[in-house]
Amino acid sequence: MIIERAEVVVTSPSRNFVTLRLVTDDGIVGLGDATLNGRELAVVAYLRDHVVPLLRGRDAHRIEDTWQFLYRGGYWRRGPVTMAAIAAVDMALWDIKARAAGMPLYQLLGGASREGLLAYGHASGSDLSELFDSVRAHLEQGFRAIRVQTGVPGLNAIYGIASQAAAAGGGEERYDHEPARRGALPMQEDWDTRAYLRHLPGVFEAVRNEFGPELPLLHDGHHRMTPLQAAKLGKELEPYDLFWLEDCTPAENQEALRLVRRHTTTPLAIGEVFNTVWDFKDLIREQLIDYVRGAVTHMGGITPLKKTMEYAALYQIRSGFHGPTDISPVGMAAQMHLGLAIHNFGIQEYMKHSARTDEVFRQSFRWRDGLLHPGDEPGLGVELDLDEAGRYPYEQAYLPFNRLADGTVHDW
Ligand code: GCO
Ligand code: MG
Repeated sequence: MIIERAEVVVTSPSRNFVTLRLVTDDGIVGLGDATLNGRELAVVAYLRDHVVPLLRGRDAHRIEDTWQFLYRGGYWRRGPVTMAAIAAVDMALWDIKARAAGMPLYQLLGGASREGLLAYGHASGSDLSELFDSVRAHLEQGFRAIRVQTGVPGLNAIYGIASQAAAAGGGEERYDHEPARRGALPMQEDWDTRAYLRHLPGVFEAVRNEFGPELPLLHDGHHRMTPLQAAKLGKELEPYDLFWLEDCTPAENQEALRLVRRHTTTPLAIGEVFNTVWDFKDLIREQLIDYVRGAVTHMGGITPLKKTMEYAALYQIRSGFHGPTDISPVGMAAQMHLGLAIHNFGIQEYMKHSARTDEVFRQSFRWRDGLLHPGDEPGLGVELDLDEAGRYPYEQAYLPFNRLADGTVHDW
């Protein structure tokens, strides 16, 4: 089975998505997600100018060989642009192989290890009452695990706090401007770590008092703390029994996690910005994290993320794949198949895509009783409607950024 055509499709139904579409000589179409939020066109150029010419004429069945050829053959390894491009090829080839086999992809990855994937939703509010409404709205939508983000008194705009309507789960625009705003320059947010550290434990105490001890609660620190600050927060959150504290420090410095780990038993999740197993290697081997936050789209595809999870399994570390709306329905499907198959699945982040996105990408996943399932269509189970996609051209959009009170740029 030979790859005959390869094309890169850019569409922006409510935010930008980059999709690689491979067609084989016997007419099988495979899709891969290459979306890199805020830097989408760099991956488009990488694919169109450097990868597509290498794919035509290759045997579509040789997934591992093609991965190694693109990774090693490119010489310049790793990095989000390279790895998102390779990821798209890998996903599209797995899609093709599973379609050719007439099976949903998870069957080829070893078959289902569970009935469905526990998924967490994003609750947020500028104050406690908004936050409680948002948690309730998510529980009504069936979520059995909730990420809690909240405003901090004195700070105006903070990552992860949706508008009231969006947080309650209403409206077409929900989440789709999070965190990017289309057509605009980067939005400036403000930050004060000490104010945040003073405020957050009280928020979790209030949420536990309101919703009880059972509900799994998560929180995203979004790389903003020093190791010492993160250790202090982890310790202070221990009474509220978090499912995880995510990205507590900028984890490209893996050593930082040693200090955090020494001081707290709050579980740690890291890695949505990681690209290869090398970024996780020391964190896994030294058992400095509990959850791998990689996304199929940014980790170079299904093939390397599966290997990473097999390595993590040696240390009882589980998956918590990154699933915001900037992972396209194709990327989400790929990680649902992987999550269903691996033994050490932990939880899946799940932010619903907009109705317009769902018209461009027709999906067959199920969402029932708080569990996701990728469905039983052959392949990934996603069809890209090219006519619909063509109606929504690319729009420039940036992620926000943070400044401290004195004007210093800070991690957001
Ligand atoms: C999360 C993330 C996202 C990222 C976004 C960047 O935990 O879901 O932190 O919200 O900021 O995906 O593109
Ligand atoms: Mg995050």
